[in-house]
Amino acid sequence: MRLADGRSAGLAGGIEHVVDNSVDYVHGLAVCDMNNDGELDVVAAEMQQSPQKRVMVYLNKGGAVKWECQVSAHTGPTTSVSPT
Ligand SMILES: [Ca+2]
Repeated sequence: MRLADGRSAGLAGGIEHVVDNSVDYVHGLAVCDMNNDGELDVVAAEMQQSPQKRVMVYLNKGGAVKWECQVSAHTGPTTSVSPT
């Protein structure tokens, strides 16, 4: 899973931030500040086709360079992930 920095149009030419190379079949994705520290975090869920079927919160540990993954479930999403 990779994110662009938003400093240019589209992914081409932007700075790419690798969040996690082990993610498969992402079904839902949201970007929001989950722990209220001012850094945008990522919530993602892998589809049932993924062998791991994880629902994950990636806490941005600073500048979108270092991420801490917290797996909240191994069941895959039952609905899409969206911020409230
Ligand atoms: Ca945060």
